[in-house]
Amino acid sequence: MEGHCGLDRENVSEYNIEITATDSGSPPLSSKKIIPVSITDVNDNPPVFSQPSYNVYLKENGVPGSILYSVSASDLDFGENAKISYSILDSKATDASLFTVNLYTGEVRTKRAMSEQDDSSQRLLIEVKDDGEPVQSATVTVSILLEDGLHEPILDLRHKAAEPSKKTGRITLYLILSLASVSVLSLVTFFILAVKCMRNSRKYKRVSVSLTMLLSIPLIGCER
Ligand SMILES: [Ca+2]
Ligand SMILES: [Ca+2]
Repeated sequence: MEGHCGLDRENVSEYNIEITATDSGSPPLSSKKIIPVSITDVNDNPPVFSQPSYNVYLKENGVPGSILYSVSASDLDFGENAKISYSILDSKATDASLFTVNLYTGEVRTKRAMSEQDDSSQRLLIEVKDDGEPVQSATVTVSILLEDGLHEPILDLRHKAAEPSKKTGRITLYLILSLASVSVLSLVTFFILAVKCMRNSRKYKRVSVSLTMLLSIPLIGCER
């Protein structure tokens, strides 16, 4: 059966249809026949990778040709519609000369030894396609970090993201300490200036009193 709405081989792949034939005699006679029906598949599902993305850490001294990782995908369809194959999209790879993927198993292998010239972070885009008509496909990103003596240790790369927050914390602490120092310095300066002003004020009062006393002496004498 083909082209009937509501039929989905991925949900129900077989039906048993019971057909009854009845004559118009008296009494009516009938017989039944059960006809098994298989639903043929159409390619209505793309392959799906087991993960939305893959992160791989490549150890040092890796032997060229060794398996780095295996990506895997599945397809809900049947037969050719579910027969899948993998390939690397060279134009989307950091360095397409470094890696290869097995057409049928999804095993990612190194093609050659690493050198200092190779980037420590590599990215691959792997495509999986079924063999149906029309072809359905999907892609997944594989991020590869080279963990060898030629490059910065991978641990440092992982911690790099956390470094800015530590630096920000230190800068904040320095700013707080600077502000606190400026505040203390301002208070001390204010206190010293206040003490000086008070002393000057007392001296002025004493001089004023002395002058008043001196001016009052002759006047007292004149009165006499
Ligand atoms: Ca299907
Ligand atoms: Ca399919």
